[in-house]
Amino acid sequence: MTESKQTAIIFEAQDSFHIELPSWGFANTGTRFGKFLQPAAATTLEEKFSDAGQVHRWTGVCPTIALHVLWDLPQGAKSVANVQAFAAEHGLRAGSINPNVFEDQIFKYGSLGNPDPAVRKQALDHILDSVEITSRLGSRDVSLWFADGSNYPGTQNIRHRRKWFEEGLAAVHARLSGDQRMLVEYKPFEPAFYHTDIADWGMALLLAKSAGPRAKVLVDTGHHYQAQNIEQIVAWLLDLDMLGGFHFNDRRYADDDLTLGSIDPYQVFRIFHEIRHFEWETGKRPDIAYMIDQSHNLKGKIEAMIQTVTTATELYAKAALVDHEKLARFQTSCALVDAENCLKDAFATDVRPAIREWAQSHGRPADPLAAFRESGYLERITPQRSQRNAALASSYA
Ligand code: RM4
Ligand code: MN
Ligand code: MN
Repeated sequence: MTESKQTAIIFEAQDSFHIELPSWGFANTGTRFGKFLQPAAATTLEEKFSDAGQVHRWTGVCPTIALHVLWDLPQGAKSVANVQAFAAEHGLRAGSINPNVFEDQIFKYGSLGNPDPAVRKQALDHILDSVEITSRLGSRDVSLWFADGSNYPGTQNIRHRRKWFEEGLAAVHARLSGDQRMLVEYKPFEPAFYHTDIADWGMALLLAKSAGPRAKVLVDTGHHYQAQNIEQIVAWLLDLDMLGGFHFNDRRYADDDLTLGSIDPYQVFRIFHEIRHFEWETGKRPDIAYMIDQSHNLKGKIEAMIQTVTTATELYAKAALVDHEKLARFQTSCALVDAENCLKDAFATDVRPAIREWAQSHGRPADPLAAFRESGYLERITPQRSQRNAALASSYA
């Protein structure tokens, strides 16, 4: 491939790639043993928007921010005006809306899967309120993750809980309007350690299918067992028109929420490759919400987000460079080494010079991290926030 053709492909890939930032990635979050508080962490919703606005300002590919209803819209629909004002001020739009049915004490034994019908109703009401918030904000996706499950064998009726989930999710679906979608996320374990009600992509797929056509599956890359072939799941969901979006992060052991690509960049590349190859083969452009679900406890939060976004764009550009025609031929003729090398060649290409050129052609800095550091933003916000953060002492027990 000539260098100018490569550059053209990378430019096209960058133009079509957006990734959503999580509001919770800018606040102090911790492990189950406690939090290490960062003096510059966001302590208010406005600060989350301001920090996310920085990431978008320097990278140009993060126009939306995912919101958690309980953490970001504590007064429900009444908080919508606030969100809109902050979004406008910081050059962002509200992205996916995440109901929270896992923190309240009443959800101790589950939400939509709780054996108590009154609790199920309360969970459903909260999700329906979240749909309303989604409408008022003009957002599209309601993103659903459930902590539901049990810790000990025999303590819950797994089949009943499945049915209740089916009923609850269908009721949510019935409330969607316009181009809204609901995304069903799965996770094998944690916080429940014996059984989780939506434990894998098959369960999420069946529940989404039975809820209705606007329901799709959300793949959180950290929510798989070791060695699971995530790109195969992605390929199947694409083929079935059931891939709604991603929560990107990397992991070494479980749901570690580490920086995307920090442990296994080739896996992220393979996921992007399945998507690009599907697009090339079918001529379709599936509607996939790329979102980040990370909270950095040790790295500086804004810097880590810029690093994540940079990594995502690089891996996406590499996947765009795969020679699909050649690959298809090699697959058909079972030319294994040649087929595999199509992927490896693309993965090994240094896409950074072309991405820098692309950024500059849009009036943005070639190096977003350096530009952020030079802006002095962190030095400006830290003194204002550090006292508030220090006051948020936290302990495990
Ligand atoms: C879960 C899951 C959800 C996220 C919560 C906070 O593990 O990844 O997407 O909203 O954590
Ligand atoms: Mn997630
Ligand atoms: Mn998670």
